[in-house]
Amino acid sequence: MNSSYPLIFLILAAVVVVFGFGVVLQSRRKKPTPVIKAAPKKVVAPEPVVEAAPVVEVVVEKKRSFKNVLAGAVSSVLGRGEINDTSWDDLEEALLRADVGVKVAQALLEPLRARVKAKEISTPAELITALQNDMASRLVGTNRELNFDTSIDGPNIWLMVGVNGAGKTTSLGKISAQQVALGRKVLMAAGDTFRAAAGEQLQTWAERSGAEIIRGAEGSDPSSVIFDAVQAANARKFDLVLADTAGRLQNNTNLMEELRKVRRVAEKGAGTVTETLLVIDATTGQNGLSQARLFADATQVTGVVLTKLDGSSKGGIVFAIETELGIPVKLVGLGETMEDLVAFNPTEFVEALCSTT
Ligand SMILES: Nc1nc2c(ncn2[C@@H]2O[C@H](COP(=O)(O)OP(=O)(O)OP(=O)(O)O)[C@@H](O)[C@H]2O)c(=O)[nH]1
Ligand SMILES: [Mg+2]
Repeated sequence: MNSSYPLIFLILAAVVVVFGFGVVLQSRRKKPTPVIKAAPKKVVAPEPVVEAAPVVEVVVEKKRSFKNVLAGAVSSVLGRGEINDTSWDDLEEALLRADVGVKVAQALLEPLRARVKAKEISTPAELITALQNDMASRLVGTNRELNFDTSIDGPNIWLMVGVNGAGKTTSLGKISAQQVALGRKVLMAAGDTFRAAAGEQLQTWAERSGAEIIRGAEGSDPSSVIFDAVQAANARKFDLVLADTAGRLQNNTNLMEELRKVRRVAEKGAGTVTETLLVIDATTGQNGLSQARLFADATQVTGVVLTKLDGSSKGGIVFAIETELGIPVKLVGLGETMEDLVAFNPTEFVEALCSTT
């Protein structure tokens, strides 16, 4: 019995050893494989992706395109601790330089002086805000829609009139592109028969914008070209006739008479003139006002297209045209390409005029 002790002891020891190995192996097996975590990557800011965002870009671009012609005066006024005589001089001079006109400049500043006197306005910042609001309120609320009458039988006729080189043909081309994009069938009438090149220029715009065109012989009667175009448009169910005319000086009575005739004859057939757009080059400033007066007398102008505002520091003419003549500025030209004609937005315009950035 005694001799079997060491044997049992040995067997037990062997069992313990084997069991121990087993446990160790098992526990090793269960140990999760260590996950080698990658060292956290240093976050590198991605290169800015220059994405084409045409709509936003264009709007910003346009905003900048109005010259901030009042910026100098606004900065000077804001730079002083109080409103004093120099503040008023600065503002008046800047408004006149921007071609707002004497009447409108006074009509803007007088009530503000009274409000400062009454202590309603006490700081330069309040004065600038009030001026900006007053300027905007003179322009907002006006109907600037291009008048397209769907209730008439024949085509709508829109006439472009204005002095030489104002931008009539270019604006007509741009308007055509916009109207075609709206789904309207557009026929151009090359009523500038004065120069052969005028017809060519319009033809290019017709092709570019997806419109058709009726041209007459050089030197032919512009009224008859436009009349023919209206007849053709009516027969072929076009929605809109866009009629170009030759540039003329407002004080040339014969040519102004010709324009009256164009308007009369245009309506002899089936169409109706629903817009007569006077195209004014903004860089001509106050001179545009006398143009507007005489053209309005001759042709019942219904709206102004103010071109070249991209390069003009005389955009203030908008106030003079609207306040003194009551003709709405409907579109503004901000460059020479097809997209550079936009609906006039008064709030944006006033903000840009006064912007100091
Ligand atoms: N910068 C700029 N140029 C413009 C704008 N509108 C027209 N122009 C340019 O002004 C010039 C005259 O434009 P036209 O459209 O030929 O002017 P028009 O009134 O038809 O001229 P006439 O037919 O000769 O009386 C062209 O070089 C146009 O590209 C504008 O909004 N901005
Ligand atoms: Mg022209």
